[in-house]
Amino acid sequence: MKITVIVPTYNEKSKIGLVIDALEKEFRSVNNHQAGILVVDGNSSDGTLDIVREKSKEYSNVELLIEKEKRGLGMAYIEGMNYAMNVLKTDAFIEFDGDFQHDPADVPRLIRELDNGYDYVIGSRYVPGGKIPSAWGLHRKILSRFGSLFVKILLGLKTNDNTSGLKLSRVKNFAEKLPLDGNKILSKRYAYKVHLLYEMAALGAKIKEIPIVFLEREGGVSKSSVKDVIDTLRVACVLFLRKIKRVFGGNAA
Ligand SMILES: Nc1nc2c(ncn2[C@@H]2O[C@H](COP(=O)(O)OP(=O)(O)OP(=O)(O)O)[C@@H](O)[C@H]2O)c(=O)[nH]1
Ligand SMILES: [Mg+2]
Repeated sequence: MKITVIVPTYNEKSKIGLVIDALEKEFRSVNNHQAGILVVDGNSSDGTLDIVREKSKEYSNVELLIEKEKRGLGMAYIEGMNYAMNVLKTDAFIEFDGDFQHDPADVPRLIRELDNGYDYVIGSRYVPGGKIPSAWGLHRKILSRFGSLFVKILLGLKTNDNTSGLKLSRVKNFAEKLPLDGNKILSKRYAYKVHLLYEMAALGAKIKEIPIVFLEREGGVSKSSVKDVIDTLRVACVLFLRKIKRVFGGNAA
């Protein structure tokens, strides 16, 4: 199968080269599939683009998509997912941060579950063996843990990490049916994750959570903010209302 690791970047010059090298090293153990990397950059100004261009000369399976401007994480992923499916004809894609907070060694583990028949594999911080950075402040730990729990309870999901950024999606019958369109997705920012997870579950995807250790950010600047927490709760509430409308026979929003 063709598998594309989609890596969004915005000013990640201290990390993106290392991320690409480390992913390429992991691909060597994934010899039953054809793996590649698609970097979706929000028009970085710090030299990230030069590094990715160099890497795409070094490795033939590295591609770069440049957005006109930074439009939010959700939009970067949507652009990457559509390109991976329609142009690269990928069979599965992986969402992977460009700041080295995801461990490249988890990529073969995600792919193994695809081989085991799962359609949506989530790198989970909230199953036994999973971890969030110990350096996170108490407020961030609480927001992340309870945010995930809130989403789970409100939307009746079975999964424990509902805001994880590391996941694999099978295209056929699943990702190809997602609302991957700026006008349909409920958030152009981080909360797109909750919308897509909900839709995947609604499509009947076989979902598996595997434990991951979310690493500490060691360079560059975080782009997530408290606005994203509020946005995540908003998206969960909109999805809940849609569900209620459906159950009571109204028109689905
Ligand atoms: N193209 C693009 N990439 C983005 C955008 N926002 C974030 N990214 C990238 O997406 C990845 C995840 O964003 P982060 O800011 O690290 O978010 P986070 O990991 O939840 O937050 P931290 O733990 O504070 O790092 C990083 O590689 C960012 O460079 C965006 O609007 N456009
Ligand atoms: Mg990060």
